Amino acid sequence: MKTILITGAAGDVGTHLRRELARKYRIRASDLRPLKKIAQETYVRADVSRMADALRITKGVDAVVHLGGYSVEGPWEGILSANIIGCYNVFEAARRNGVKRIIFPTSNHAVGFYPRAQTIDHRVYIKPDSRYGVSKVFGEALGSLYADKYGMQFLMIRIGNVNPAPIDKRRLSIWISPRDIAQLVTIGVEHPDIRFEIVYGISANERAWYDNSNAFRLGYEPQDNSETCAAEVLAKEKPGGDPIAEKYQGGVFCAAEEVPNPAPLPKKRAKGRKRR
Ligand code: 15L
Repeated sequence: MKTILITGAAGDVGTHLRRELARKYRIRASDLRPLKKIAQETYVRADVSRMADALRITKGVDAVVHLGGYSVEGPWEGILSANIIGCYNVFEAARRNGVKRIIFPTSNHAVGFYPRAQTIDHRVYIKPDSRYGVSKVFGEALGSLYADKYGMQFLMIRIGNVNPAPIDKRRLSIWISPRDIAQLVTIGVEHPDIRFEIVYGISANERAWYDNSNAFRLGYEPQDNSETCAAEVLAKEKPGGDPIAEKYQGGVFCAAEEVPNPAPLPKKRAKGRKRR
């Protein structure tokens, strides 16, 4: 059985993945926050903005699913430390430890400034809608460098929104169910021919803004479709809203300076403890 490291394992997506993948892989779950165990798994507390922690948690694993970091738009300081330095540390630590496979859940916000009227595929130019989106583009670029320069293998999943059910009109287009995201991560761990691939992390939604042919080429067969919930979701939708948010795929990220952060910022370092 392969061992996979999931960083940011205590968050929503991490928790869904741990539940879905528990029988398939030996899971090493890491997070800054305490974690409620839901299956046979090993918990390791780590702050990936510290290289020493990143080196410790990536040792001896077959693949890394790097979810850790700030998951919404927020202040630059937090994005820089958690998403940019954290991402660099995890990819670089994996390289130093000889781990070849990385699955990087990037985000729809790497391309959020494409209008909803346009269907985009994995080859479009980046159009981040936030500092958070820029940090995801950084991860995509770093993965591309590490694939070309060091022969590592990356599946970049531009996730829409992982939830048991779609929660609003925008999410009808970008929703992905827990079992479908687990299927994509499994492709990332197992597919023999991955070098550097970008796919969209969405279910088989009729209202999708993405041409996900690259995921289908790699064998993705989504089981769910947001349309089954559309009537219920649309009945609850309030009319109006910010015209910028309504126009673009990234929604409120295109207009807001901050979106409430479900994950706390890393705690202040104790005096005298140096970053390595
Ligand atoms: C994301 O990238 C976030 O991580 C998630 O919290 C949602 O906000 C999602 O995008 C979304 O666009 O709904």
